Amino acid sequence: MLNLVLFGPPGAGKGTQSQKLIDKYGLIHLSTGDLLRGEISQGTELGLEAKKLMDEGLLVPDAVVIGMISNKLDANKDAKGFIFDGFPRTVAQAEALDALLESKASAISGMIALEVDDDELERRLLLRGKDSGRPDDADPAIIRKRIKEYNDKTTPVAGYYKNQDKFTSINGIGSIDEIFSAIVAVIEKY
Ligand code: B4P
Repeated sequence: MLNLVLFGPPGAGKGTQSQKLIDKYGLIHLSTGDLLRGEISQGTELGLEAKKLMDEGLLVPDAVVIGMISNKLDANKDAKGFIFDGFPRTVAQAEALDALLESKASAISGMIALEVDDDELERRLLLRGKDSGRPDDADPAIIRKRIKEYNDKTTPVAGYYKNQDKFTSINGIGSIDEIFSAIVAVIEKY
């Protein structure tokens, strides 16, 4: 089973590369950002709570996203594997994911981190904000807050996978196809 964590700051290309990886490997895509936006568009109570935090560029509580991932793992018991996109974003989420997979006799194969500098992230997200309708992509101050949340709370997750010898970093600047080839080269070694 191939279970991949795609890691990187907001705008690094996780969602973009996930789509290409699904096509190539037939994995189930679990993006906590997409799952949360789904709750928002359905107007659920969870979605209403999450929206306040997401619009401010803040992380949603661990218990909420861990619960969503747990439900999706249970609903896809026959999957060939999963791409975790935007999850785990805290060490507590990483520990919970390991426990969930272990209870299914599975494990993370590896984490691939996309490295992109802050100026390029801001440029990409503002560009996407022009037509995505995402409030968190429209305002440079919110984008900078998201990057700060990433630096404060999410970067320690890389250390968690480094300690397990499951971490690889690649350059996230270049054409989408060039970056995809670099990711595939890492996956082929798993
Ligand atoms: P996400 O939906 O995960 O948002 P993201 O990090 O901005 O997306 P991504 O990084 O996938 O975008 P991509 O690079 O593909 O999270 C949104 C919010 O949800 C968070 O702020 C938080 O509030 C909440 N949340 C989600 N998960 C959570 C969790 N686990 N715990 C707590 N809270 C959570 O795309 C960016 C743009 O770059 C696109 O327009 C794309 O076309 C462009 N692009 C991609 N690759 C490029 C390249 N090589 N060159 C040029 N442009 C490129």
